Amino acid sequence: MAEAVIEKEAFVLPENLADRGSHYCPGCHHGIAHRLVAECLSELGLVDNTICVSSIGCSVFIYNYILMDTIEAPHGRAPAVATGVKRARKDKFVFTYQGDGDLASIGLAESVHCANRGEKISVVFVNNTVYGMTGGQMAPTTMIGQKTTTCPGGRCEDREGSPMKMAELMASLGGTAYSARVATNNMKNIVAAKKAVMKAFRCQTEGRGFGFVELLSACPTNWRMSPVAANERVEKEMIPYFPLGTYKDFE
Ligand SMILES: Cc1ncc(C[n+]2csc(CCOP(=O)(O)OP(=O)(O)O)c2C)c(N)n1
Ligand code: SF4
Repeated sequence: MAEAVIEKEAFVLPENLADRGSHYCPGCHHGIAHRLVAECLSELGLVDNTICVSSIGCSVFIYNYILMDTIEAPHGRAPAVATGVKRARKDKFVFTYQGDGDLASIGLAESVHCANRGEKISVVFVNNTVYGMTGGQMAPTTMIGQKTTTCPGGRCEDREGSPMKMAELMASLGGTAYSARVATNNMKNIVAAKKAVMKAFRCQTEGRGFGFVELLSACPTNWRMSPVAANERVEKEMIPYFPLGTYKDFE
């Protein structure tokens, strides 16, 4: 007797994720982050009502993959532009998608003041401890001892200070309603990451205020590592220094 074949789809493309190949480096986590964002927008019914403000760096290409209206606000200015958009169009769901060079270095002032004012936007922050697109320079999040093109001997605390913990910093600001840190290096963490992105988004849809979610991510190219080794680095080096968790909550 022939055995019954049970077919199950392993991957269902969210309605708002473009069906095209990725240009990101093998093992880059931006693709995972994009998918989480697309799924959350879709599940919250926001597909036709969203304005994304994208940044500078590899992350800017989010507009190639998620089908939504996007404004490009390079060099860290995304939170300022998003402020204007949201104030003018309160009916729209507005979020920024930014890397660590963009959000924590070039645009630190915009990020901090936007949170402090309690703008009703959401921020998705991809922390891969380097400037990705421009060849791997040191970012404010680069870890002590990590070698980059601008600190070839490794980041030194005395010289460059310690890596900035943005989820904790954002949580300390009065206008922030939600701040959390998650990771995208394995399935368990990706499931938790989706819940946090969802909550950062609900923070806005429910009118609670500024929502922030930091995703610890890999940049295998600039770390000079294989994708597997890069995922292990997230687990063994990044998570102990950047603890996962919710730092401020509205519920
Ligand atoms: C004023 C200015 N400074 C710097 C740059 C170069 N630049 C383009 S992308 C980028 C780094 C972005 O890094 P990050 O935000 O970490 O994003 P990733 O590429 O890692 O996603 C920089 C410095 C620029 N174009 N203009
Ligand atoms: S350089 Fe890094 S952040 Fe940019 S696409 Fe490649 S792996 Fe991703």
